[in-house]
Amino acid sequence: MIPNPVIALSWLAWLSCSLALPRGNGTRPGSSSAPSVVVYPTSLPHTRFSGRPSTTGAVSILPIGTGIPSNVGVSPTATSYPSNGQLNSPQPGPFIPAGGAGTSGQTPVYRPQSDFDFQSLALALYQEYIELDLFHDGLARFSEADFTAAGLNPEDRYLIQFMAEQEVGHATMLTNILGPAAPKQCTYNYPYTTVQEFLDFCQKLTRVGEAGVYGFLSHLDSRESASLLLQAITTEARQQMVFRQFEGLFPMPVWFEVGVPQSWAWTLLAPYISSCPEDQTRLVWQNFPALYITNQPNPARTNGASAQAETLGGGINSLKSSGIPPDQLCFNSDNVGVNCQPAITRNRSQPLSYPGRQVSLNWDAPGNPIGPNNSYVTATTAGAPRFVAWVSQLNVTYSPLTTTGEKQGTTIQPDVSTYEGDPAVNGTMFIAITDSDPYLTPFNLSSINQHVLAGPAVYQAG
Ligand SMILES: *[C@@H]1O[C@H](CO)[C@@H](O)[C@H](O)[C@H]1NC(C)=O
Ligand SMILES: *[C@@H]1O[C@H](CO)[C@@H](O)[C@H](O)[C@H]1NC(C)=O
Ligand SMILES: *[C@@H]1O[C@H](CO)[C@@H](O)[C@H](O)[C@H]1NC(C)=O
Ligand SMILES: *[C@@H]1O[C@H](CO)[C@@H](O)[C@H](O)[C@H]1NC(C)=O
Ligand SMILES: *[C@@H]1O[C@H](CO)[C@@H](O)[C@H](O)[C@H]1NC(C)=O
Ligand SMILES: CC(=O)N[C@H]1CO[C@H](CO)[C@@H](O)[C@@H]1O
Repeated sequence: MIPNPVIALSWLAWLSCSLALPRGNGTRPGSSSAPSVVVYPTSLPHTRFSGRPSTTGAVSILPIGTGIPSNVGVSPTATSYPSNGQLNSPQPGPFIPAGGAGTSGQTPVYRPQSDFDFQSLALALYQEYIELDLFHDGLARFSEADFTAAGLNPEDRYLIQFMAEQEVGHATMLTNILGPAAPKQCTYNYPYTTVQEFLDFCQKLTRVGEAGVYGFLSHLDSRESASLLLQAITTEARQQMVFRQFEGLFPMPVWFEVGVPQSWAWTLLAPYISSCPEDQTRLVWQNFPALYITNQPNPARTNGASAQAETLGGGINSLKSSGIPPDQLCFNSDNVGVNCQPAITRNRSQPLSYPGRQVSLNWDAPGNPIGPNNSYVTATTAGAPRFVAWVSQLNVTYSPLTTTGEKQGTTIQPDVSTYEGDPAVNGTMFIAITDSDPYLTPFNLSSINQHVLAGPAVYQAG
């Protein structure tokens, strides 16, 4: 029998396709296309939501427990491995050490394995979708001449466009993992009106996305999902650094990138989400009252630490560039150590912030509607305001809060190093108002939440 050429051809196409792609992904017989991506609307309004929500509050299920105990102690087996450089167990095969998780031949399953997994991955998807819209919006809102005036050329703009395309991939990957209940693209509102402000907003929002994932990644039950998400978030980390470079900041002034709890990321992200589609999957995470940094350091200034009331709102506390006299804009200087035009790296001889700097803060009371359709409500379980938590690198440090009025106060930037030679407080990091100063390390940071009265805010320490 003569083979049907059409079938033969399509089978060949199928074969080459299945060799070129990871097995089982998008290998439809007869199709040489890659796995399809999420469908998302491209022209969305960027206005605030003005309607009434059809539901209110974070998702919950009864009965709700009384909280997770802290300090239940070290698990008895956690200190038994000798860590002596020897092989201490029989090897399962040549060149293979005993141990590891998911290393016994099980088939990887890329799906959430708990509510913790679903809620964390869904939060990450909300973040990917806002970035997708944000990068497109900046390119659409400002003209080529605006970007040129900010020191960015067509190749730089293409990099921003490519970053938006990366978000399509990240959203697709997370949607595939989550399944049909995955959250969808929402509509958003942004505070920026200049290219400088757009770049700073992107720089801070990508920090929130990156740090928000680092906070939960190694707590996921699904290590398979963690593995893919890690590969997305390392891309996001590069985006964050590129925006620092576009802004003329030192690209990476820290030795370690910080992680924060899910509710911190959700608190910072939610104000910019206007509305989400009907039947959107809702989140369990807390929205804390907003924290405003009155003298947030402004990277657009020659003396960034001198800024007063130059932010576009609480939470992210991104910079306001309008109103700064031209002779005080670092962009207008050619002097090394002052010039902050886009570059691979820039020295800043006058640091944006420093140990001993007095930081002025004010914050909102709980009970404000916030987030998609104004359908979430800010809340706190903390007592009286007593400390400011500085969360940066591997450290959580507290400085005493001096209250100066109703929901306002000052504190002094602490002088701590993560390791010798690495001042802990630098880069784009996080602060929050707390009622106490529990000792916390990166893996148990989320137990700070019950003590958070307001915040977090993104602090531009360097
Ligand atoms: C957090 O972990 C550290 C150990 O890294 C421990 O000393 C501390 O007590 C823990 N804090 C809480 C509140 O569990
Ligand atoms: C949010 O608003 C959108 C657009 O008006 C609507 O379709 C959706 O059902 C609303 N969702 C909630 C939770 O109110
Ligand atoms: C940049 O800053 C570092 C650290 O302060 C300094 O050692 C170096 O000389 C500076 N480089 C220039 C070109 O200013
Ligand atoms: C932050 O890092 C930059 C770059 O290394 C450095 O110039 C600056 O002095 C640092 N700030 C603090 C407070 O250590
Ligand atoms: C973090 O800061 C504290 C000082 O409060 C210090 O003792 C600790 O060693 C620092 N580094 C790490 C990795 O925790
Ligand atoms: C891990 C992953 O992304 N798997 C996906 C591969 O592609 C198919 C078809 O598009 C999806 O159903 C899988 O979830």
